Amino acid sequence: PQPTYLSDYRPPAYRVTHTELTFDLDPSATRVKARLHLERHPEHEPGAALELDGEQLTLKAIAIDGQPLDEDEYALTDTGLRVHRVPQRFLLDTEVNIAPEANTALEGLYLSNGMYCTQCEAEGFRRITYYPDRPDVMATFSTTVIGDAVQLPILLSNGNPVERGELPGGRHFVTWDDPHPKPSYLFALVAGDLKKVEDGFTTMSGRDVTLQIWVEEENLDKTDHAMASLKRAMQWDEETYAREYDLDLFMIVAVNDFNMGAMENKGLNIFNSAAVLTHPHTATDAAFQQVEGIVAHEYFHNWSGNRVTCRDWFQLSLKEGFTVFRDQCFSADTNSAPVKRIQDVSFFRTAQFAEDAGPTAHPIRPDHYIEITNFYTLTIYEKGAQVVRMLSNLLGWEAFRRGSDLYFERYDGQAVTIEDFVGCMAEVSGLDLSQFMRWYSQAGTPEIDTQGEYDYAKCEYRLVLRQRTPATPGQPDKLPLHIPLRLGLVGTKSGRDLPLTLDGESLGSDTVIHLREEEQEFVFTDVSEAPVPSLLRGFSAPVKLRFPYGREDLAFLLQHDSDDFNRWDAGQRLAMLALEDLIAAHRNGVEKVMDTRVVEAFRGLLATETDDKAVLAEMLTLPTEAYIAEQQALVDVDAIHAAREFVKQSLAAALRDDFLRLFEENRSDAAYAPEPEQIAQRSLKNVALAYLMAIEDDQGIELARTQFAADHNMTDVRHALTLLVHSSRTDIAEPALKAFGEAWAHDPLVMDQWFSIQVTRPQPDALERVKFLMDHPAFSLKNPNKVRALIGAFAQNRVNFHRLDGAGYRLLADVVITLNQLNPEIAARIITPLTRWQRFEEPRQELMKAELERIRAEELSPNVYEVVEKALA
Ligand code: B3K
Ligand code: ZN
Repeated sequence: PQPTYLSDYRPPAYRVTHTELTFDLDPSATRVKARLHLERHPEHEPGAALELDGEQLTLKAIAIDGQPLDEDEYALTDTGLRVHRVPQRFLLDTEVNIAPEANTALEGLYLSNGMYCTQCEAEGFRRITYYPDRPDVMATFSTTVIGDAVQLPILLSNGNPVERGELPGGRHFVTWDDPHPKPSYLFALVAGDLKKVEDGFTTMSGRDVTLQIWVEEENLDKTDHAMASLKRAMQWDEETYAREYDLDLFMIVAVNDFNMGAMENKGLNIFNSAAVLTHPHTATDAAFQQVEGIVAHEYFHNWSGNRVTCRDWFQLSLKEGFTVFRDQCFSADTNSAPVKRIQDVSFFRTAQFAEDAGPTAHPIRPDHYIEITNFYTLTIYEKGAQVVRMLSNLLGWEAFRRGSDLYFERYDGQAVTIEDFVGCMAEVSGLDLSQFMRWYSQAGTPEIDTQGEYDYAKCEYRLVLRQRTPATPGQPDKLPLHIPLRLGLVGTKSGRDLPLTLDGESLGSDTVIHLREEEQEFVFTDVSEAPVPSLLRGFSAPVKLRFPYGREDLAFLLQHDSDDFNRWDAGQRLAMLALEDLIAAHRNGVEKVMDTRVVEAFRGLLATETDDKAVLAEMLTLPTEAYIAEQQALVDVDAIHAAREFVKQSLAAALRDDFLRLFEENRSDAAYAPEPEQIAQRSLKNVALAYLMAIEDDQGIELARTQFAADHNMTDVRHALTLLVHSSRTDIAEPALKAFGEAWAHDPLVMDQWFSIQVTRPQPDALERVKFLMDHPAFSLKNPNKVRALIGAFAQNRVNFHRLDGAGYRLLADVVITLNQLNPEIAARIITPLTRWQRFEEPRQELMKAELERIRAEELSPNVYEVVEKALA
């Protein structure tokens, strides 16, 4: 497979002004007729050939302006069709056959549970018809869907339904018109026996929009939350960005087989059922919040993505980074803002940092790719969002909003670049963002080494910062970045933020300094008492910041920092120091001793009155094993697990009564609602329960058992079940697991959770369970949710996936080899843990590498090929 380069971009020779499609649906032979209204792009010379993309299509007919083409007038290849000579403006008619039932890759048109649906981003439309399948070709669409009237009573596509009718042979049709020009990747079609829930929204200019969520009948009771989230998102986008919806109808469809979370097709969003369906008894609080976020994300794309789209796929972060930033802000406004930030950042620092430090590291705007599907990554999405967040902080909200207004107004209906977006921000603010642009082209996580010194005599605090970005594949040398660092100085006597004066200018008590050089010094004057610096508040830039904090400093910040995020981070840093000692002790075979300062810091947290229980729950949660691993030079899986368990048990033993009190105080019989106060209370109670269960005494076990049996809501049930299953008390866990599995055998989304709970247990039988469950009737390698729930979850089971006999790696490689044929997109994703082999100690390195080599020996899809080659480079 050959790479595509950003530098090779050329505008298309022909553009499509209007697209007419007719689908005659059949599982093995769907007929697709396309009539494209084409015209030559003014910049291209007369006589340029017409190049269309097309894969896995059987061409049945082709004509230009009604005139069928002779075979020598066009050429077919594996990847497309070329017509040698075409007029300046013309109509192209084609007819192809495709086989949705054979489509296991879930790109293009496929069948899911008897329902037809599509996934076209990024390059799936070329599996539906011959087309210039690139985002800078935007056309209006008119789509007629024909299907069996009994089996497929519902026929949907983008835009508004304009005509419907009966046809001979028990078939019927619906024609849809989408007046907004769109690229092919936003095309969608759904046909099936679906039921809808309907609601409405009146936009700020007074237009009534019909909102529909289409599901299989048994899921009609699981749509309330998605609908409420959609309405909140529509309202929020009007209030926050003045963005209004632009069609009379907005539809969401839930499908069971879906590669990603959801897809923002114009007017017809298609969702993985896991990203839309909720019910108090089937979905946890986290799932409710995720659904809210994804519904909002896809809706926000209507402007940031659909009305203004990407010129080419290198610009993917233009729509994804901006839209993730928008959905993060929405969720922060709707829930606890600090907790949203804490959760986003802790995920980011674990998973995106790992990506940025591994063999697949790439800039937010890559300059080449083999398979674009591999670039729907944490870097493009999450780091892209961090960079937009930095822009919003650099400009301030008011100017950022003006920049965003300008962007939407100037580029409405166009396919543009990241420069166009940042250019609007520079234009409205007058800021020079040229150095800032390096964030988009340079991969890797910048590391900042910080030194601070207080001069008692001069009342000065001197901060010296040094930035360095480590080399990444293909980018050995890095340039300094423009890094906004939000900070405060917390007085050690007063426990308060001190007023900040820099170069004679007074800056309040919380400010942003700009690091642009490799090394820079900042001297704060009139600092009346010795401070502890609170650095990188709110995680103001996606960097690793080191400062030689002592444990007392961290305990102090944990208590006094005015920034909730940094309070939490101080606790994490404090726990990390203790964990590092314990990891060393474990490795050296020395007896482990718990750091009493951590115990006292936790005791302090438990004793303080708090008004945000969700934040407290986060503060009481230890860094995950994956996060701890990220902090190690070479990962020692077993030492990390042992150290973390030891801390958990030590805290549980020392603070047992406090945890018990916390648990009791936050128990509630109130009817379940996915509301911030209730969610906060449940998380705090469940954190307490986890500590109580850590020592596995009778009381802890009894509490977990009772909570499971009470069956009040999925959050509590799942948490209790997980604690039991992950304990050594298999005698109690097994019956609970069995009962749960039988009770929910009919619900695929609950069965996914049932799979995950079992295969993440630290006990040594986890791998055997995976193998056993792969034969379970509810499991299928063809369903991406199942693959994630069983195989993906197992690969997160640190101690068992990394078994020293290599059986965990072997199992994953076997699955990758099978999926490489069935679903290359999922195969290339699920392989990720193996690509990180260089991070581990021997013999694990060798074992992981051997499995990658075994995969490489197969005949590979471009997706898996690209990842494996990078991993072994
Ligand atoms: N834009 C889609 C991504 C789908 C790509 C699948 N290969 C989801 C989202 O970001 O909203
Ligand atoms: Zn998106």
